[in-house]
Amino acid sequence: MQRMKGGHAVAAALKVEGIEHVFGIVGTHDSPLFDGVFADKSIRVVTVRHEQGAALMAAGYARASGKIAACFVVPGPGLTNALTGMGMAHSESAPMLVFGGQNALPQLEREGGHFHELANSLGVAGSVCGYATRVSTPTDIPKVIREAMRAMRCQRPRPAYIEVPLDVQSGEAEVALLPPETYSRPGGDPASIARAAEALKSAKRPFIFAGGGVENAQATQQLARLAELLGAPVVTSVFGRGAISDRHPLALGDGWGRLDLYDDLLAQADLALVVGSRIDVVSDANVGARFPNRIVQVDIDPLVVGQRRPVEVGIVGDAAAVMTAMAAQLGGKDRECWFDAAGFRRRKHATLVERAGPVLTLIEDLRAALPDETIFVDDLTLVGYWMPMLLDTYQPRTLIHPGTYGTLGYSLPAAIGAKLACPKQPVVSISGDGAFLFTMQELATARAEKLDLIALVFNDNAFGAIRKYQDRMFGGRHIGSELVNPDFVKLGEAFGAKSIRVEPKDIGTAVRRAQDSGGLWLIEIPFAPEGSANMVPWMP
Ligand SMILES: Cc1ncc(C[n+]2csc(CCOP(=O)(O)OP(=O)(O)O)c2C)c(N)n1
Ligand SMILES: [Mg+2]
Repeated sequence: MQRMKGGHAVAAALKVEGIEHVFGIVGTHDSPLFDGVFADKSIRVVTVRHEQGAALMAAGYARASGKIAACFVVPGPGLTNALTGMGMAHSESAPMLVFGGQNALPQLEREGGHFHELANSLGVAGSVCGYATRVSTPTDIPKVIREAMRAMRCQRPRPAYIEVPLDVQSGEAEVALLPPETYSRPGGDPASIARAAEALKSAKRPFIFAGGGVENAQATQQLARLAELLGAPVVTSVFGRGAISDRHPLALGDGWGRLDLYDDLLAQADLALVVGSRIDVVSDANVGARFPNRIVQVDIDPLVVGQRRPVEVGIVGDAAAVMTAMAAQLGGKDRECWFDAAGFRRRKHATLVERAGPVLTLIEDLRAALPDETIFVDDLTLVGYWMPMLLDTYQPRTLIHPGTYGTLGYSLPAAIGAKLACPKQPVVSISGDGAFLFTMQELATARAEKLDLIALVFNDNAFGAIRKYQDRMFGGRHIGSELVNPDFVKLGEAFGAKSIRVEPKDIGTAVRRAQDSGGLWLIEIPFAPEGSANMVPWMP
């Protein structure tokens, strides 16, 4: 026990939990939190330029590394600004520890005209969190942070919100720090695992559908091993793109995008093993709707198991632990794959050359120009939509596609978070002209943090996807979808980024140059392909 102010107790507990980064913006209502980390050199404070950026950075940080970052925000607008990023993280199962300032305890819930007042802030934050609470004394801070960590580390990872009123931040009380804890996730019910192993043995033509939960559970090796034992080809969701290397002979990539490519597989398969995926709208558009009747599903979230498809066996547990146990029960030697995966990949490539021509060339040039460990962070833009299908991915957590919450402006701040978490890996953000202006001010953050980062902006002077939607659904009556843009090169220069405009054919040379010289780069690419390359996967 020692006497501590609330702000210092937060800092001390974060240190125990191994938190290394705080994203946020100072104000009167979170200053004691910032003051708490002032003297602690193990925690780096990253000042962002809008709280949405803080939460999106924490999301990218978690997706790229599995590590948890904290955010400090003022109440009211600070929290509501952060909510969009927290909503993204919630939809993509990314953890983060958000600390919200708050008026002093006696001032709460009275609509007293207090500064930054927001009624029901816990309800507001709770809607995009797996854990949300308010502390009323510094004494409780270590315990509450521990609960939040357990919620994030032992269950499906989601943002956690801890509200610390001003009088608690600056008030002193006796605080006992908790010793570090090893967090563990449930290993799955042994009887269900045994039934699942029997089901898998009995299947003649199984395939595996792998989602982002595989990477979250650090289960990529277990996935590959199980696939080899079963002789099962592996299809991934857009969030599971790093779950298996595209160099693995059983990897079939991602099936989003209304291509008929996966029909053969789905027609022949007699069992799907779904791991770490809720088979959501994104994956469902093409693959999920035609799943075989026999499904074995493994997920850390009990609500996801059987949610969209009835399952023969459902297992709630950690993907790595469950797949290890399944593999042990299957034993024996690898089965021959029943499906011609190599032939499939050749057919898929030929189809994509036809369908995605200019986008495929561009993405292949990007891939060839940058090393395997490069982290690509997508936005909701044409090239971003295509990335999961067209970019060969070789390492876990190297393709970060925005969650189903679907905000524009995701990629730049999420890429900044990814770079801070993984400083040795090259990081590239992929934005459209529309998306970029949602969060472009975080270029200032990237500059202040002296990050090597490549921001690509694909410019068609439009909310292109929506303009196309208006073509399809409203007879070409374009309203609100044409944009008058700034000069992106001058914009980048104003932020101190090395800024160039290049034609799509020169993208490989441009990113290689940026990668070789280091620093912050903005590369604008005028890009508006016609025909089937202009396909948006969700378009009706
Ligand atoms: C916060 C938010 N507002 C609106 C939308 C709707 N929306 C989806 S895609 C899109 C167009 C994006 O334009 P741009 O970033 O230039 O990419 P493009 O479609 O032109 O490739 C819009 C407005 C959204 N996804 N998120
Ligand atoms: Mg655009």
